[in-house]
Amino acid sequence: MKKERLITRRGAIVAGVAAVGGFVVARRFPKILPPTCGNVLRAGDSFTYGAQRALLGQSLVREYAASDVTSFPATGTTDPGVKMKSELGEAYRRMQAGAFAEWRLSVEGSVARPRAFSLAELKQFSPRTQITRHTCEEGWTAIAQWTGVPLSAVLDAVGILPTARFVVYSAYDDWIDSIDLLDALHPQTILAYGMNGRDLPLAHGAPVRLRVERQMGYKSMKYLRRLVVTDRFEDGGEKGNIQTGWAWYTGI
Ligand SMILES: Nc1nc2c(c(=O)[nH]1)N[C@H]1C(S)=C(S)[C@@H](COP(=O)(O)O)O[C@H]1N2
Ligand SMILES: [Mo]
Repeated sequence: MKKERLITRRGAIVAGVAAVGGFVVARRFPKILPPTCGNVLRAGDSFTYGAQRALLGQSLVREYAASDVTSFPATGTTDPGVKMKSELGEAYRRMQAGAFAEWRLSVEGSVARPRAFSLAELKQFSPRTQITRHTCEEGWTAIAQWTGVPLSAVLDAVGILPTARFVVYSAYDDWIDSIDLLDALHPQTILAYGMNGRDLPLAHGAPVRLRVERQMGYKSMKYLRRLVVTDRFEDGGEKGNIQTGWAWYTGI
């Protein structure tokens, strides 16, 4: 079906929102201030978060044509099995050796039906493919095509509770981060298992990475391991952005 192409921004928003239940969404999106706004170190977040949500609402980022795809550097962790001298690294190495058949994405927290999804199970959802521009805080951008399952569909499948507000996600290299439900339910926020028409390469986050298209590249976590739906803002403690000195909200 080519229908998706014809829908307006507003239509996409309504469709995305309807998938989860409008009554819940109305209660969840009243925020203009980011949850980090009480923290003086994070005062900059308040401006971009407030401005973007007020001006852009749930708008889609630009999607490009296949001819716009560029080369794409791999940064940060490029193999948790090599980088991590820990149980996580060991677990990742084992899964990689088995072509990720044993990999599971645990989805838990404020959900009615916590569940661990295999890669094959994620591939059973209707896929979304999008060609978008990635912006790294180090100053480079690159365009790639990503294929995956909308995070909203997975959250719908586990049944997020009416109290849910954030999704905290962590990876096999021990990264942790979070987004609010506005970004989590955004139609272009996907759990990507494909890049440029092939399986997601190891260096780019195999088997599954997040794409959070309306924020800077570091929110698009590679090597996903676990999603926890929370009722309150959670930054991941010591490993979270506030402690590590990164902005929690970095809209582009
Ligand atoms: N787990 C994990 N996710 C990560 C990173 C990382 O080091 N570990 N680096 C982040 C940063 S800063 C960027 S710019 C992108 C890089 O993705 P790429 O390696 O596919 O270019 O992934 C982001 N997600
Ligand atoms: Mo980055």
